[in-house]
Amino acid sequence: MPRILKVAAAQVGAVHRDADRQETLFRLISLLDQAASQKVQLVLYPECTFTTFFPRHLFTSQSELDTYFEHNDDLLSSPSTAPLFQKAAEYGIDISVGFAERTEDGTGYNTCIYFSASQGKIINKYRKVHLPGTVEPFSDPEAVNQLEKRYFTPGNLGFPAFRAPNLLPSSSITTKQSSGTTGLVERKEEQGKGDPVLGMMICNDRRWPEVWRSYALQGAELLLLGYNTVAHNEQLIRRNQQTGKLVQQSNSYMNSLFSISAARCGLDDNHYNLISGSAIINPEGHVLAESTTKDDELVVAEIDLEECRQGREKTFDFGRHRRTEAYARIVDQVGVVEPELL
Ligand code: CDT
Repeated sequence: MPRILKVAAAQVGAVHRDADRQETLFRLISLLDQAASQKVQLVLYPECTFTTFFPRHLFTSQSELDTYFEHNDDLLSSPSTAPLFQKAAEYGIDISVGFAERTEDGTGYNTCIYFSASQGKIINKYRKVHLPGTVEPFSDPEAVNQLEKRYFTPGNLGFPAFRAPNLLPSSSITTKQSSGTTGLVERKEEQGKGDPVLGMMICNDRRWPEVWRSYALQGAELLLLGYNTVAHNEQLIRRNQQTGKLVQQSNSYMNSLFSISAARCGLDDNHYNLISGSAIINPEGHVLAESTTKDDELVVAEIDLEECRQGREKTFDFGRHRRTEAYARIVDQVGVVEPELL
């Protein structure tokens, strides 16, 4: 039985440091309007969707820095974010949105959430684990900083896969009474028959195969990744875009799952370049759709989650082929330890 979903990446072009929050919000909603007109069911927005990519800057003013953060509980009520969720609920479109999160105790996380339109609420949250960059700014005042390690704490939620309800017409399955040794087999028969299993990651996380595999081991069928990737000139933009795509294609293939990436891109403040290259990739690692501009653009594809099963039942049937007894180094060791010199 096909399990077909229409999904989209909402790529967002330049957002300047002094951008008016309502204007940015209006652009995000316009992308949702386009999605609704194309009957899209799930839209992914980029990392730190609502503002410019502020970790590039060293802020001397705490009050200015605070304007880039949201409190999780306010997302669905604050005038600068809530209208996007209200529109999504009205259209019946699920959305995944990245934002800078400030918790009650003042901790900052680079976060994204999944809003289920049918539930009218946020049903999952992910906090970026792999924070790139530095705590201190570069001494060269012309250098572009990446101060994520200064403004954010590494995510503490792990990689929680989750099911998104009511996206597929008849995704409920009757759970069999599993018992004894037949339990595993019956469970396997049920795999790929329920509501879609999703996972989220943010930008630099995509370069770490551990992230993809952690989700794949939970049966994830579709991974969502929003990003802001800096590049300093046209040549680097092309190279970084190609690398980003290779990373997404190879990891989708090695984990037999679909992935969507959504870029914040363009020339922020007419000076800072961010790559585009938003893409939707299938479980064989092939590109189904990709952006063609460096601006606001909706990238749409219809995907059949059933296509994840081919890899999962053959080459990447983890249950039959993974050899965890050989992988201890991956979790026991952090840095590189080379063999002794001859
Ligand atoms: N935002 C973010 O995570 N950017 C990183 C920069 C890493 S430097 C190679 C990225 O992966 O694009």
